[in-house]
Amino acid sequence: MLLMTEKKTNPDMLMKKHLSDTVALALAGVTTSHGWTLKKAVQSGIDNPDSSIGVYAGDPESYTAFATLFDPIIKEYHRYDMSGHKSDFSLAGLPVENLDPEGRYVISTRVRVGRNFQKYAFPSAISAEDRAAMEAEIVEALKGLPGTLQGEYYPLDGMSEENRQKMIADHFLFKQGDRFLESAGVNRDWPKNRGIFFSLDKRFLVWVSEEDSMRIISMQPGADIAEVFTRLATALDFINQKVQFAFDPVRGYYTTCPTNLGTAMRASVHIRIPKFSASPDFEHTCKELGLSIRGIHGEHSESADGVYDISNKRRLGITEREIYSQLYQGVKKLIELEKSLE
Ligand code: ADP
Ligand code: CIR
Repeated sequence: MLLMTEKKTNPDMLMKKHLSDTVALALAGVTTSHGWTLKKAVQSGIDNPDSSIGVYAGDPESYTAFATLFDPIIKEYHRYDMSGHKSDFSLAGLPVENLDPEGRYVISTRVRVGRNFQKYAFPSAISAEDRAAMEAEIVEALKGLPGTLQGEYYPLDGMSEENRQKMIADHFLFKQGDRFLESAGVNRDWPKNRGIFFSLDKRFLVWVSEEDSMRIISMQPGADIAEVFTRLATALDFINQKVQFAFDPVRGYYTTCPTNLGTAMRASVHIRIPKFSASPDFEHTCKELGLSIRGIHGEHSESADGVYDISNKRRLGITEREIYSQLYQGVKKLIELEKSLE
C-alpha cells in the first residue's frame, strides 16, 4: 500500500482541483479576524505536492470566509450534502460484545475527537499569548472530572526527552507536527504551551495544542470498542459544560483540517491481520467498509508485522453512533477474513 512518506505529486489534490482562478481571485483579499488568508490556507498543499487535501483553516471564521474553496472540498472528502450535522452518542440497540475476547487480533482500541475553542484561533494561527491563556483554561476545565477520568496535566516544555520518546512510542503522546502541519503554522513556538493530560490508568487523555486545540482521547488494550466509546462520551458530557467549543450546525465541530470536521471523531483499532493485509483485496475491502488504513505510529507512518491502524474515514455526515457501528462491523469482517486465510 502507498503511505505518504515520499513527496510524489498528487494529481487529485482537492485544493488544486477546487482552487479555480475565479475562486482565487474572489478570495485574494480576504483576511479573517485572526489573520488567516488564502495564502496561509493553501500553503501546506503548495509545499507538499503529495497532499491529498492541501488546505488548513486558521480559525472558525475561515470556514465561512473561504467557503467557496472549503465547502467543495468538504463535500467531496466527506461525501456530504451540507444538509446539517447530527450528533448521536447513544449505543442503544447496537452490539457491544467484545469481538476478540482472546486478544488474537485486536491489540488496542482508541476513539478521539478534535475540539477547538470558539473564541481562539486554531493551533495553525493562534498567537503565543493566546496559546498560553488557552492552555491554562483547558487545565482548569479538566479539574473535577469524575471517577477514573481524573488525572494530571504534563506540559511538554520541561518534560525529559526520555519520557517524551517513551510516551510517543507507547502511542500516548503526539510528536511535533509533520511537514504538512509545519507548513500550516502548527509548529510555531514548539513545544511551548503544549502538553498532555492523562488519567492514572492512561485510558483517558487530552492532547493540548497539537493539530487541534484539544484532542480528547479514550484508549485501552484489547477490543472492547463499546467501553472505549462510552468513556469518551462520559468525558465529553463533562467537558462540554466547561468549554464553548467552535461548532457550526452544518459543518459540525470546527477543526484545523477539513477532514476532521463534523463529529471530529476517529475511532480506530490496531489490528494484527498479517494474511489478509498481504492480500490484494485489503485496500479495496477497507474502502468498501468505509475504513482508512494507517501505519501503527499514526498518520503517514508505516505498518509493522501485519499490524495496521484501521479507522472510520468519514467524520462529517455521519453520527458518532454510526462511526461506532462502522468500526465494529468493519473489525468483525476483517477478523473473519483473516480467519478464512489461516
Ligand atoms: P489522530 O489523528 O487520531 O490523533 P494519529 O494517526 O496521529 O492520529 O495517531 C496518534 C497516535 O495514536 C499514534 O501514536 C497512533 O499510533 C496512536 N493510535 C491510534 N490508534 C490507536 C489504537 N487503536 N491503539 C493504540 N494507539 C493508537
Ligand atoms: C494532506 O492534505 O494530505 C494533509 N494535509 C493531511 C490531510 C489529513 N489527513 C487525511 O486525509 N487522512
